[in-house]
Amino acid sequence: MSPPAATFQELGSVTAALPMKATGGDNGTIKANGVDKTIAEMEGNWDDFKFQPIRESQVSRAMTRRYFQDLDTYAESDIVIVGAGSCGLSAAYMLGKTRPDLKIALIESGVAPGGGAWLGGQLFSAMVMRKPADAFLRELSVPYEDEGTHVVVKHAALFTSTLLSKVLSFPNIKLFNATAVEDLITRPLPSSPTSNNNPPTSLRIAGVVTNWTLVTRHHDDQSCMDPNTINAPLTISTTGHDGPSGAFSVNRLVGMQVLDRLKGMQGLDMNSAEDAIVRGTREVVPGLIVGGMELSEVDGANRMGPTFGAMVLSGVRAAEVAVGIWEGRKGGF
Ligand code: 48N
Repeated sequence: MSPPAATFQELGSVTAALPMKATGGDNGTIKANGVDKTIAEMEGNWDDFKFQPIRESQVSRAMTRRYFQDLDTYAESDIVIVGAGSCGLSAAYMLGKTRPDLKIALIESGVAPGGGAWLGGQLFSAMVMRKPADAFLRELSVPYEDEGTHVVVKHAALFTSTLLSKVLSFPNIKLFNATAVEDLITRPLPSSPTSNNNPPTSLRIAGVVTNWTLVTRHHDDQSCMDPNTINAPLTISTTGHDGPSGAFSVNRLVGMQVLDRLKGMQGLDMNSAEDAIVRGTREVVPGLIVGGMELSEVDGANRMGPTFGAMVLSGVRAAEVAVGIWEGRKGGF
């Protein structure tokens, strides 16, 4: 017996219609198909207030149609960024701005991107950045107070929400949050020594293996929950140094014996830590660039504690390294 045919037709538009394009209005409001009530028209008129009619399947289709289109589009990405903390978001911003031609998949295991940058140190609100990282705040038009050698953003969330909103507005960037990278895609390399004095590796990174974060955290109590994949010639890993899967990619490289060991993050020393992270941001193994605090685990750099300038400038540098590699290997990876 054939299943019952779903007979309901969506109100008005054709069921399989492509998503409506939201158009920016001339005064900044978004108008969709001429429905452009203003807040002022609604204020004081709540007694007979009514939303436009909807059917639940329309909401389901609005979400799923777009999500699965994105999965299809970004199954082959140009650059994957693992970890949407301050470093990963800064790298994404720079790539979104400088390379609108590249498809960037930003994978974040948390529901909320931002990593450790929603608060300053010890859950305090203010965020400190040492100069010259104030240049990045001016790039984003984030206001700050200038205290000579450093600047202070009144609330870290002001920085992170501004950066996040700009990253999400780039048409070539897709954020997959609540999604964990649980492995790396690898390809064998001829066993030739790599550049920048890293130990010879027998492989290059060719993308990432993903799963819903909640699934990733239950492999020990539920078997056979296979992952998904995203192919990409370049991956930027900025998974931080703490949290449930901090320093994920570099730990995986050790697990695959591509790196002998991690030197491990050292004690707090602001003056040496931040310079080392920015200067050291690089392609650690072919196809994998590491930045932010994940790098401190590789190089044994000091931690810097509650100052974020190195995170944003490491992100800027990671993007620059990625574009340089991309340009240099136009003939293929
Ligand atoms: O903020 P984090 O942890 O990492 P960074 O490097 O962007 O910024 C580090 C910074 O917040 C500090 O730690 C400051 C400067 N303190 C230093 C110190 O001395 O204490 O962001 C990493 C992001 C997080 O949002 C994680 O949820 C995410 O990466 N993440 C992952 N996302 C996807 N797949 C994974 N396997 C994964 N692992 C972590």
